[in-house]
Amino acid sequence: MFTKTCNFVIGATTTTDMPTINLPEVAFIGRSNVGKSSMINALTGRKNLARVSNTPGRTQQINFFEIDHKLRLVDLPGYGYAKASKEQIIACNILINEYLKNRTMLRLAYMIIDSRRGIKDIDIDMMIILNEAMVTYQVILTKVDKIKLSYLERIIEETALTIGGYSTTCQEILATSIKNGFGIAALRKNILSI
Ligand SMILES: Nc1nc2c(ncn2[C@@H]2O[C@H](COP(=O)(O)OP(=O)(O)OP(=O)(O)O)[C@@H](O)[C@H]2O)c(=O)[nH]1
Ligand SMILES: [Mg+2]
Repeated sequence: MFTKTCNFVIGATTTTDMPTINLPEVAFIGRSNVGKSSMINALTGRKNLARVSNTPGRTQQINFFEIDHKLRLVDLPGYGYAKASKEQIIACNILINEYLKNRTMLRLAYMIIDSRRGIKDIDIDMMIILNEAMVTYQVILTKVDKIKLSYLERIIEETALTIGGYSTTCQEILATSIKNGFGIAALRKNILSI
């Protein structure tokens, strides 16, 4: 499925811009620069489908991508970008909240965490928002090519403990790298199982 047609649908800055709710959606949510847009490119095997940047705060709108006319991958703006203005932060939070509350076809949100940094307070705030919006979510630790296996084991354990305090459902924590492809096939399988 991921090798079939894949197109960018729209970059939405308001709920009215968002596509009609007629396909299941899987959303990627997380702090700025954790690798959400890169993940969409890796999953679809495209280099520049979603815009990736070394500069945090690159994705400021909600970008919708459609795969094989069957599924949408949704790239949410990154939160917690230190240099963003107060107005930008408020606008971004409103947009994410509106998305999470209104998309009845949202099947799962992947909460992306940079494996080098682990879960931060702002991620916990987002988990609470996800819980309130009754959105099921699963954590992905990215950039595992940057850390040692022993550290990965530790961070998975710590992350599971933290999530346990906030999540009612217990989902497996995934680990990925777009640099060496680790975990990408497993993630595709995970998406298709939804
Ligand atoms: N080493 C390594 N770098 C990665 C990985 N995934 C993403 N990156 C790098 O992380 C940086 C940020 O990636 P993006 O995909 O733009 O991150 P984002 O979460 O979409 O960021 P915002 O749009 O600002 O929220 C880029 O320089 C990517 O090349 C990975 O698995 N390993
Ligand atoms: Mg992005």
